[in-house]
Amino acid sequence: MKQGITDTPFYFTSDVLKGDNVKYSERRLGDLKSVFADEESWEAMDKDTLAYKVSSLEIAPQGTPGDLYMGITYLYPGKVGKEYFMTKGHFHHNRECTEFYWGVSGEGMLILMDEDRNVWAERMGPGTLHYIPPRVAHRVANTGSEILVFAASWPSNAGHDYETIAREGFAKRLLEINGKPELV
Ligand code: M6P
Ligand code: ZN
Repeated sequence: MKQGITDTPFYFTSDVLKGDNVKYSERRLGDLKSVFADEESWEAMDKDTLAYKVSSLEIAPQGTPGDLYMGITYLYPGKVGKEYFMTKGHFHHNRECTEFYWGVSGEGMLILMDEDRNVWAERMGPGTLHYIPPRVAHRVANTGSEILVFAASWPSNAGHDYETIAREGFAKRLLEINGKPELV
C-alpha cells in the first residue's frame, strides 16, 4: 500500500518516457515489407535502417478495460520512393476505443481512415493535439528532415489490428509531390 510523499515514479519530459517497466520496441525497414507503395525502392534500401522506435508504459495487462497506456514514438525522416517514412498504422481491435496523439517535435502528418475508407490527415508539429475517434485507423508520416517525436495515450483494451491494414491498406498515401506532401 502506498503512503506519504514520493518522487514521481515516471518521467515524461519533453521527449523521453522512462521508468520501471517501460517497454521499448523498434521497427526497421525490413519489418515494414508491403507497407510502402514502391516495393522496388523498398527492395533497394538497407533493411536495417531504423524507421521508428516506441517506448510505452503499459501498467495493466493488455485487455484490461478502463486502464490507460502511454507511449512516445520517434519516427525518422526518410522516404521509400516518394512516400514518407511512416508507422505501420492500425485500427483498434476494439473499434470503440479512441486515442490521443500529440506532437512533441519535428514535422509530420497524422493520416486517418474511417471504416468507409475515407482518408484525411492532420498536420503534426510541436504542441499539436489529435483526437482519434472510434473506428478510425491511424498512422503517422514524417514529412520533415528531422526526427518526428509524438506521444500517445490509448486504452489498455484497445488492441492493435494490423491485419486489416495489411490486407486492405489505407485508401490514400502521403507522397512528396513537387517538394510538398500530398494525399494521393
Ligand atoms: C503510438 C501508439 C502505439 C503504436 C505506435 C506505433 O505510440 O499508437 O500504440 O504502437 O504509435 O504505431 P504502429 O503500432 O501503428 O506501428
Ligand atoms: Zn492506436
